[in-house]
Amino acid sequence: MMENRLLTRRRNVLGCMTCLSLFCCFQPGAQAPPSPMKVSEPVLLSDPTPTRSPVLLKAVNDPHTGKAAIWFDGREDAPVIRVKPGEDLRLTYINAMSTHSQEHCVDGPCMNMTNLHFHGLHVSPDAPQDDVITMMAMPGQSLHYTVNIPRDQPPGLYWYHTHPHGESYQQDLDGMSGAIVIDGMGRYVPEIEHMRERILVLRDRAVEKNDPAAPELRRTVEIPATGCGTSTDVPEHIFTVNGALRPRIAIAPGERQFWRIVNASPDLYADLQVETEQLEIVALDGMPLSFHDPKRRVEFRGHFLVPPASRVEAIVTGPKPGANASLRTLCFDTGPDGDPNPAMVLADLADVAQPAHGISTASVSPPAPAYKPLSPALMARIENSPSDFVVTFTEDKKGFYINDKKYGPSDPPMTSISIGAFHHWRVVNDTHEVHPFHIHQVHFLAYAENGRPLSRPEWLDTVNVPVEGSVDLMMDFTDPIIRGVSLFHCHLLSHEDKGMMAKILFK
Ligand SMILES: [Cu+2]
Repeated sequence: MMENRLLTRRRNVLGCMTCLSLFCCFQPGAQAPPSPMKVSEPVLLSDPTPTRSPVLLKAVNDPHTGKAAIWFDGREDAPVIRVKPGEDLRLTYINAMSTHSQEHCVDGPCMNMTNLHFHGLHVSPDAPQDDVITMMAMPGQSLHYTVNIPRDQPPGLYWYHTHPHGESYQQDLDGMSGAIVIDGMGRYVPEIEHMRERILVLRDRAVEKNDPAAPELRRTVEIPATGCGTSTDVPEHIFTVNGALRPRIAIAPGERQFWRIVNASPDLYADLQVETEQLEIVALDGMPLSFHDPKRRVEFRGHFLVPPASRVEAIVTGPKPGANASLRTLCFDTGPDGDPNPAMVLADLADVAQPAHGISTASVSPPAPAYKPLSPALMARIENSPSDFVVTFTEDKKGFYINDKKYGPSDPPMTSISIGAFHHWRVVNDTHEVHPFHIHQVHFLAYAENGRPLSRPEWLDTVNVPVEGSVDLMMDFTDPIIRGVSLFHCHLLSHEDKGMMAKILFK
C-alpha cells in the first residue's frame, strides 16, 4: 500500500505544481489516473481514453522528482488518438514542464525540451508534421502539429512519443507516449469488428536498487531468481500495462478479443505469450499482414518478439473455465553487454464481469480493402542486389555510433536517396548487445537475418538486429509524401540519446 500512498502524494504534487502556463494548473473536476499501480490487489485493466483530432496535450512534470507525464483533459492520461485515413491530425502540444529538472539526461540535468514523433506513419518529415529535428518546445513554448494522414496509410496501431535528442530516454521512461489508431482494420480482418478491442500500452517502470519495495515488485511480476541470458545484472525495470502493474484483463472463456499492443518501453523487449492460447496475429507495426500479400490474413504464433517501439495486433481467445492464463514476456537475451530482459507476467486473464461492449465499429458498408501486392520478380531483384547502403552500429565507453559517427543536431544528412524506388539496406550490429533499428516515415520488408533468408519475411518499421549479426531490409522509399530530412536510429532510446542516430535526405 506504500505504493498507493506515494502515488496519491505524487498526484497531489502534480496538482499544485507551479506552472508556466495557465493551462497546466490542476483543473476543477480533475480525476485521478485510471490505473494506479498496486503491488497487491490487482486492478482491472482500463482502456486509455479515446479521442479524435483536434487534440490538446500538455507535457507536465513533478517539481520534486522531475518525473514527466502527458496530461490530457485535466489529468495524467495519454489518450489513444484515432484518425481516419485521409484526415488531418491537428494536435497542440504545450510544454508546461519546469525549466529546471531533478532528472538526469545524457549531458546533465534534463532541460525539459520536448516534441512529438508519430511513429510509423507515412507522413511528411517537415514541420508542422512529423518533424523532430527543427520542431522543439522549450518549457513555456507550444508546438502546433497538422499531420496529413494519407488515404492509403495502412490501418492499424501506431504511436506517438517524445523525441528530443539527449532527453528521449528519460521522457519515454516517464511515460510520455500514447497509441494512435488509424481506422479501418475491419476492412482487412472483418471479424474484429464484432470483438471487444483492447489497446495495451506497455511501458516500463524503473525499480531502483535501493527502493525498499523492489523485491516485492519483482515478486509481483514473477521475475525468476535464476536470471536470463548472458547478463548477470539485477533487473531494474518491470513492465506496466496501461499504467498498471500486473492488471487483470477481463475475458470470458472462449471469448475472442482483439488486442492491439504497443511496446512503448524505451529499453525492454517483449517476447509476448498468452499461456494456453496461440496469438492470432493480424497486423505488425500498424500494417495488416495482408496489406502487401492479400493471401496472408493471419499468423498463429505461440509467442512473438516485440522490440521497443514495435506493435503487434492479435486476436486472443479466453482460456477454458478454471484455466489460469497470463500475458507474459519470455526471457530475451540482449547479449553480454545488454541490460537484463527477464521473463515476467504483464497481466492476468480473468473471467470476471465486464460491461457489455456493444460496440461494433463495423461500418454499414465498409470500403473494400486496398492491397499493394509486390511482384515476386521485383522483390527477388532487390533482395539479390548488393546493398545500396549499410548501417553499422558500434559502441564504446564514450558513446554509440552509426557508421563511426555520433549524431549531432547540426550534422548534414549521412545519406540521401531519390524517392521512387525500393532499396536494399543492410543493418550490421558490431556490438555485444542487441539494437532495434527504426527509420521514420518508412516501412521495410525484413527478409534476412545474419545473411540467411527468414522463413517469414515481415513488413515492419522497427526490427531487432542480433548481437554481432545483421538484418537485410527492402526499404520502401517510393512515397513522395516523405520528401525532406528524416532520421534512422536505434530504438533503445538511451543509445539514441548517446549518438546512435543519423539523418537521411529523402529528395
Ligand atoms: Cu542500440
